[in-house]
Amino acid sequence: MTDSAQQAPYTTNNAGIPVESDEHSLTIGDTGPILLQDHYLIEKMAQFNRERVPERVVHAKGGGAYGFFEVTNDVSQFTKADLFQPGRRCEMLARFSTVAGEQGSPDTWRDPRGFALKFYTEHGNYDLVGNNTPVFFVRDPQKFQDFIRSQKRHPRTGLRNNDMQWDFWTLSPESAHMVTWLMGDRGIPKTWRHMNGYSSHTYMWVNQGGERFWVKYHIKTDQGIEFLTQAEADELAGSDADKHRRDLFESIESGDAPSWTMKVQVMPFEDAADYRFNPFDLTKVWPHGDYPLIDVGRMTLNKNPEDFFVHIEQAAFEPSNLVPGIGPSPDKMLLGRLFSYPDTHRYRIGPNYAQLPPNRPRSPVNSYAKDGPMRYEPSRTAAVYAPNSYGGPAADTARFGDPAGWAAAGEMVREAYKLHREDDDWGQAGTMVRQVLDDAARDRLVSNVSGHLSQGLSRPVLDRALVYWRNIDKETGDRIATRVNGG
Ligand code: HDE
Repeated sequence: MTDSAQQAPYTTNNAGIPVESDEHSLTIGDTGPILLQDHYLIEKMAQFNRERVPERVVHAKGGGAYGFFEVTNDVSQFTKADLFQPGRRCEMLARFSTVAGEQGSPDTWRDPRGFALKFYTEHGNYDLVGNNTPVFFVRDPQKFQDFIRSQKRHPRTGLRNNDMQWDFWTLSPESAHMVTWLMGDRGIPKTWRHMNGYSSHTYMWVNQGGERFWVKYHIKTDQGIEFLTQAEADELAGSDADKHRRDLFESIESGDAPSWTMKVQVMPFEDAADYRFNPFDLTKVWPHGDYPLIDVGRMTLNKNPEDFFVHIEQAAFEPSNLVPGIGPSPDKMLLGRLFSYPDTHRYRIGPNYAQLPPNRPRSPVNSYAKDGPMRYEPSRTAAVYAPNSYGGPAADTARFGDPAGWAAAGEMVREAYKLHREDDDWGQAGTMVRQVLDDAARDRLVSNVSGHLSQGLSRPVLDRALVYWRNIDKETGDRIATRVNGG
């Protein structure tokens, strides 16, 4: 028997060497100087100083769990993606988050929620990095960084600042649909288990015959949609800032595994050209009457990670992880994101982040990448360059060679999307207020917005905000104005 098997576990340093004390540093006499040869003390201090990786620049506060995805319907006529073929089941990881708050911020602040999924498929990792909203605030990646700065802290005061938020939103009318979502009931879910996820973007699916389709994903909670009122959320922000992280962990720990049903809207490739809304504009939904939901499968989260930092903090989701049978669409936001995520991971976690447990594919990796900081998996290829005569991997273009893409030609331009028949910035937001919300939900919307507008807005921004809401819906705008102006 080895020494370590016989004894109760004893503390070692990082090299596995038994340490002399957990409590006392090495000194000359009890008041003497601390000795440089106390390697263990030095290791502890140095390691501690390096314990943090930078928090995510957005979506810093979150939580997640492992689980599995199983296909429940036959969608093979739309995609050849292996994970969506009948009978398939794969392991997965999900991470939920708020957007603007920092690591320690309350889970119940009004904010969109991230809904990031990683499927460990036969053909590598498929990441669907969505939100709990089907739309977004802007439609061009050029505006994203500015938008986020308006939601984060003011550079002088270090405080969140409603004036910056409404200044940006009212100067960016394409935000109206998303802001209406955010200010309504779904702006604060009761828990992560009680919210839906959406791809938000349009993606491309390609079937075995090479036929292309446009798809939007809807991942519907099987627990039912539930939300918090502003008052409930404010109370929880003080009494249990980690409410949502705790809820997910405790539900799974007690054997109550939450699940979601994945559905898609499928648009034939040719419909995109003259659909009444530009189908690639991230500020628009496709009404279900036009493209009904089709079942795909179910995801269940049933396993808490054994270590939060290793599996959740180091989880690296990237919309560019698209597997054969799935591709991007001309949505400019999505195209921008394809660059941004692997870039942030290389900076935040390091260039070999793909080798870490949550990011490691469960299918073979035959990449020609090599070396770099913190690389610990040896190269599995027979040669370190391609082409080679020594049996190294070669791309299988016969099976995987067709890019999921579309035809594009023209001059280089900096232009807005071409408007389709019913495209405008206010229409879908107004429809939501008038046709989706009931009276009670509209009352809460008016109260949420007027509460938000009453906190620190300059007069010109406030005036613009009232015009913005009247553009969305005249009556709702008038009610908000009356409240804000003290009527
Ligand atoms: Fe993200 N986003 N984003 N985003 N996003 C990040 O990646 C970015 C957008 C979303 O749980 C970052 O690893 C750009 C839309 C989620 O780890 C960063 C643009 C949607 C998460 C980044 C967008 C999202 C992120 C920060 C505009 C919903 C958390 C840390 C072109 C459809 C994933 C990180 C997790 C995280 C960039 C817009 C969802 C910086 C440039 C739209 C759920 O790379």
